[in-house]
Formats: sequence, C-alpha cells, structure tokens
Amino acid sequence: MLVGGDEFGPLGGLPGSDSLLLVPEAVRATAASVGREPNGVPEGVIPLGGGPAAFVALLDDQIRRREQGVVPRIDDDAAWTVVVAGLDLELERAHEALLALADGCIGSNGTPLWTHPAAEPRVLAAGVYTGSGPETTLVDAPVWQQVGGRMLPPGRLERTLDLRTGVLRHVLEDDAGSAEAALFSSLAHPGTVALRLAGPDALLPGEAARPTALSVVGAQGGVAVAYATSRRDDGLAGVQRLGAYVTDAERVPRTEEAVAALTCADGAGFETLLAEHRAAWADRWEAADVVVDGDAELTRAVRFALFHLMASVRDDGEAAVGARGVAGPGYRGHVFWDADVFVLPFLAATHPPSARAMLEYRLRRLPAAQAAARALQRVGARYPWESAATGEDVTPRSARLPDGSVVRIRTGELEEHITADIAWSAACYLDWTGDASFEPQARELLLETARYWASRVRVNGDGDAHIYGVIGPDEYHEPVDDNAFTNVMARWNLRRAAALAEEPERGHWLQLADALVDGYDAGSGLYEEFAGFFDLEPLVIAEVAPRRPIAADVLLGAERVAGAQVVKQADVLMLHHLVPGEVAPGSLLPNLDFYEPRTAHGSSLSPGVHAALFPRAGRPEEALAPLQLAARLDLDDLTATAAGGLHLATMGGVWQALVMGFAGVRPAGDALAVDPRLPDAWSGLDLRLRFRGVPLRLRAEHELVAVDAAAPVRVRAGNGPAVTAQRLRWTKVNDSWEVSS
Ligand code: IFM
Repeated sequence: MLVGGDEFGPLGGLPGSDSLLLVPEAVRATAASVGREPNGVPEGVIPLGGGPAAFVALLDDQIRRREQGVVPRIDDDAAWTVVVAGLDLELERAHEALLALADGCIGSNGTPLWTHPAAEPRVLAAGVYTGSGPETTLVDAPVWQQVGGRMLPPGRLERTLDLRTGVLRHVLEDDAGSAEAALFSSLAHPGTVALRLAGPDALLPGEAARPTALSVVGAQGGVAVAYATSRRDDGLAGVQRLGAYVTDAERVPRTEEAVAALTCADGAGFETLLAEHRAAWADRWEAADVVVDGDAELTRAVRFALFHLMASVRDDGEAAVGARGVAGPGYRGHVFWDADVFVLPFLAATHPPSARAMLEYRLRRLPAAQAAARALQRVGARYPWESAATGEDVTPRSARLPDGSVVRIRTGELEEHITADIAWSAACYLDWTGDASFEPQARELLLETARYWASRVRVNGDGDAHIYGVIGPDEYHEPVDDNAFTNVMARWNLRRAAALAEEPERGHWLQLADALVDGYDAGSGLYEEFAGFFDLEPLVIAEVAPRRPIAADVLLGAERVAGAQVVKQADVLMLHHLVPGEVAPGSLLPNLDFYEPRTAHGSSLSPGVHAALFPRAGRPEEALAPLQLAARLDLDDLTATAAGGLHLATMGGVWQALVMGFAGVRPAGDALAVDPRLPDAWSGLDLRLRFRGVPLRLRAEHELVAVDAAAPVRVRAGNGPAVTAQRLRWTKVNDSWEVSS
C-alpha cells in the first residue's frame, strides 16, 4: 500500500495534516511525502519532495511496473505468513497442504512450480465426486500451479503463504539466477486462478501455451477448465497464466463455460483480479480476525487455521466440506460431523452465508436420510456417518492394516450421533444469525431428526428409554449401549424439536427425552461414557503413554483398549461443550478431571474441545497445552497425516476454544453472553464476530470486556443483565461484571 501526501511533518506546532493518514491499519504501508516539509517528516515517511508532479510520476511508475508483468510482492509480516524454506523430502506433501490456496470452489496445493519426485501437484473441486459407494472420492482436476514440466533445479526454494491476502509466493535461487512467482485462487471470483513468474530463461517454460480447455467428468457433476499462458521477453522475462475452473456437483459443465470465464478473467487482467482478490480477503479478515494479545506465535497459528477454514467453504449454493477440505485427498473428501459441529460454528459467527451453504448441503440430502431411516424400518431422517454426492452412506466397511490384516469398519452402521449433530448445527446457525428465512428448513431438519430418534429409542418395562448398539465419538469401544453423548444429543434433539412440534408428537418426544438414560451419577458427579464403562480396566492413558496425542489402539492393541477406560477423543466432555444446558449443573469439573487423563487424543478433533472446557472450569492455564496441540497439529504435522489434507475440524476447534472457551462467548437467547477466563500470559483477546446480523469487535481481558458494534446489539457480561448498546465496556469488580461506560 502506498500512502502519499505533502504535509506529514509538523507545522505551526500542530501535527501535519497528512499524518492523520498514518492510521494503525497503514502501519506496513509505504508512506512518501512530496511536500516541502520544513520541519522534517515523521519516522518511516520517505521525504521525496517534488510536489504533485512527483506523486503522479510515482503512481505512473507503479502502473508501468504492473503492466510489465512484475511479480507482485507480498508483505513479509511474520504475524501473517507461513514460510516453508527448502524442500523436505519427507514433509513435502504435508507442506503442500499447508500452503494450499482455495476459494471455496477449488483447492490447489502448494506444490513447487517445477516438477519434483517428492511433490504431488493437486487441484480438488469441492463437492464434485467421482466413483460410487465407499469408493466415492473428490475428482482430481487438472493442475494449473506448475509450469512447463521442467525439473526443480537444485537451488534454494522458499515458499511463503500470505494469509492476509491469500497469495502464495515462490522464490527460487539457482545458479541460473533467481526466479520469483506469485499465485492466487480468486476469493472474489471463485474458480479463477492466476500465476505470474519472472526469472532467467532456464527457469521458465519454453513456449507460450495456447489456451487449452478440457473437462473432467465425475459421477454426477464435473469440472471444466480453461487456461492460457503468455510469455514476455522484453527484458523482464516472465510468464503469466490465467485459468478458470467451472465446477458443478450435479452436471458436467461445458468447456465453453470455462472458456467464457477465462475470457472474462483475461478482460479484467491480472492486476485487477489481484486487487479484487485482496479486497475480498480484507473483508473476510475484517469479519473474522482473532488476536491473542500476549502470544504472537499463537495468533499466527490461529490465523493459519482461520485462513484455511474461510478458504475451504463456498458461500453460495451448497457446501460439502470434507474432513480434510480441498487441500488433500484424505478420507476421499467425505463429509463427517467435523463439518457440522467443528467448522460450522466459526462460519455462523463470522460469515453466515458459508454456514448456510453447509446446511444447504445437508438439507438437499434430507430425502436420502429419510430413505436410510425407512430402510431400517424407522421414520424421520437418519444421516450417514460419511456423506459425499448423493447423501447415501459412503463409509468404507473394511480397511486393510499395514500388516495385511483386514478390519471391519462399523462406524457407518453405528456412529449415529451424526443425526443429532446435524440438527445441532442448524440450531447453532439460528442462534448466531437469527436468520428468520432459514426457520422453515431448520424446523424440518429438527423435526425429521427427532422423529428418527423417537423411532430409534427403546423404552424398557421400567419406563427407562435406551439407545442400544452404537459407536460414540470414542471409537475405541464398539458397539456400546447408552453412549452418554449419543443419548444426551438425542435428548437435546427431541426437546429442541418438541418446541416446534404439535401434539401428539410434542408430548411424546418430551416424555421420551425425560426417560432417556444418560449415565449420570449425582453422587460422583460423573457421566458414565456408556453402560459398563466404569467396569473396564481402570487404565489411565496419561500415565502409560510417553506423550499425547497417541493412537492408544496402536500402542496397546485394539483389544486391550476396547476393554479399558481409554477414550479416543472427547466424548462425555463434548456434551459440556455443545449442550451445557443438557448436563447436570456443576458436572463439568468432575468429568474433566476424570476423563482428561483417560483421553488419548487419538483423534485430532479432541484437543480443541479440552482446550475450550478448561477455562469454563475456571482453569485456563490447563487449557494451554491442548490449545497448542490443536493449533500446531498441521503446522508441525504432529500426527504425520497432514499430507492427506488439513484437519479442518481441529482448526474449527481452535476457534471454538478461543471464542467459546477462553472468551466465554455464546449466544444466549437474543443476547450474546461473554465471560472471559484468560491465562496469566495473555493480556487480552480481540475477536471479530457477527451476532444477529450485526458485525462487532470484542475485546476480552482479565477484568474488562469491550464491545464495539456496527449497530446496537444485546450483550451480557458474566451473569449480569443483558444490555443493548452499540459501544459498551464492563469492568470486573469483586468477581462480577459492571457496566463502566
Ligand atoms: O469424524 C472423525 C471421527 O470423529 C474420528 N475419526 C476421523 C473422523 C474424520 O475426521
């Protein structure tokens, strides 16, 4: 950014009028003065002199350099960049996932521009699948982010992802000279991609490629793509490529559509596309940024997570959000509860159209969920554990282990809590947005899922209601009866739907909900994870494992783990996080103390939930270790699985831990409740949120809450009364929050 003026320095004892342009947002801009500046310029301003003519010349020069195809620079701000220096043979594929560029429509990994045997260039189209049944997988679309098929020379490669602007920069220093490139996948025009590369001839593709167009056919939909590469040889040897992908989950787009989109992109030109792309990212950050005041490295890791969450989900039509996004092929792009429970809340609270598109994906598959319930002689809607194009269950039924043995996979048959999780996500969206236009669809989703539970629950002679034979989030134990998570989520589903239903369903559902056993023992304050869990071997994984996360089934053997009190991931504790109103008051602490050391974090979904709960239990310091685990999971490839793509659920969990856990922010009816509990090392959290249609900034400190909203909004600090205001501050006095302005 360039800030120009002619009066930055002081005049007549007053600050120069142009010094007002030096706002905090412009801190990294280049500032130049073309005025006389008799008293000098403030620090950082370049004193050019020369008057308006000098400023016009400066702008002309900028335009000329852009027209010449100069590769745009990125701002090397450590708070906003992820740098991968060199090419690590073992980590390359993980790095390619970390550096992925996505625009909600396609995801392009951060492969080097030049061919290398360790690299795996990949473009995935969100929601466009090929194959059938468990083999259903995201289609691999043609790659645009490599040039000319030349081998990567043995020089020094550095790739930098600018999270603030969604631009990936490559620099290669080689004996032949130095090459630099910038790539982006347009957030302003999803599907449009652009690349500029400049460098010595030996590093550039030979010929300028003529426009090419082709299409890839999936099972139902497909991808059409067109790209054109042009070469300049005017002293500044360089290559520019523009491309346009048209993707459709339901039909195969014609190549002419891609050519038309490319013509449009070409008409706009690289510079305009880049400016629009940067502006789109600026808007998204304005709505969603998070700053942890007191931990700059954590802030960067959080931004890395938010960047990929925002990039991975489109905000129109339907959004199928696979467990690993579009950064890698993991889980074949299948959609799990990861999307509904972990990713969606962040989007509902910052960019509702994306959350709405995720719900649309589920709504369009309601008929398939109804058919699945009917096939089991039940009613209502039963959503599949793994979902892809059609909404039929695509969970694999078996897997081959590294030793060649085959294991049965039963999650597709038994991990039924997904049905309540999806209902929960619809309610979560409504709670944050108050979107009245979605109420009819939310009602249908809640009613149909409740109907399923009503037909699934069995009532015993003694009047107790049970759910037999399921798998809970803790997949180390299967099948189990009366899994607390499944039963309480089903109970929540029945109650929430009852409020929207008519008699006799309403009364019946409320009765069933009250009768559902939940494993709670008032004496100990503990929920039993499932019937018989407390009778299993009392093994504390935190005392046995050298460190967590650990795949306890690999460490101890699946059989031993199945017979022990080892929990794969937050299960009972998920209830305290998702539906705190459904669990016994005061039960968080005993359950956290009991289940935390017994949890292996064998699933990446787990640590973020623990991090969210410790602050709520009044022990924020203990949340830091699981928070770091979640925040670093992909950045440091802690589970050696990032090559398969990014762990979007973990990323969503990081946001939930900060916002719902540390800041204690939750919708509470028509008010937003805030109740910060921060660790000593942090002085505050700065959050951007959107509640009931109103964008707001929230500063949460140990003893201060400040809200600055675009319009009056209802907010409640701690247990105090809700107040409607546009700007408000509370301070903590003797443990209670008092309005101070
Ligand atoms: O949805 C998760 C599940 O909870 C644990 N195994 C991996 C799935 C996909 O991330």
